[in-house]
Amino acid sequence: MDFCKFKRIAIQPANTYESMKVEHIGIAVKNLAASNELFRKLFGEAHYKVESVESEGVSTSFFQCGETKVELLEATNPDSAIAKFIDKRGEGIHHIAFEVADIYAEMQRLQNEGFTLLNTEPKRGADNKLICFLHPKTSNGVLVELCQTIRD
Ligand code: CMX
Repeated sequence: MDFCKFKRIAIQPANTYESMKVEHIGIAVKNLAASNELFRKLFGEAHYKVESVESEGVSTSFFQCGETKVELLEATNPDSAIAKFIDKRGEGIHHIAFEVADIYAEMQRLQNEGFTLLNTEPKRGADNKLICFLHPKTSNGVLVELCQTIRD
């Protein structure tokens, strides 16, 4: 077997956009308390915070998972995006959030690239972040969240 081939591949520099990193994966759940217990068993560690975001109609919990996080989301009202998502598609992965250094600049860049932004200004989200979503129809069916930590 040509191990050198694998070595060559492994040492190639990654051709990625370096200022974005996966900050968290959002998972829509029906019952936050039950799912907190389920994911505690999965990760072997409990969630580190619970937070409600009234403007989004969600109650959330966060698990640290290596360098990234998992956010569980339960709807707090029937008009919430999470309630609609679960009605249509059931529980499961709802969005992927990428941390960016400058959310305003990224929103402009991505709009110029043809992505549809779901808000014109960043909103305040859970976990002390400014957030903006991209419509899944313009990102291969994946709801993408951009987020930037608020430094007060
Ligand atoms: N991932 C992928 N596709 C999704 C989706 C998701 N999370 N949510 C909805 N869709 C799809 C639907 O399946 C539907 O596809 P089809 O047309 O093929 O059936 C399409 O998008 C339209 O869906 P819809 O049910 O008609 O819903 P709306 O258009 O009313 O809203 C969306 C969809 C993405 C614009 C809306 O959910 C939104 O604005 N989301 C951003 C805000 C949000 O998700 N908040 C909750 C999380 C907050 C947090 O993390 O704190």
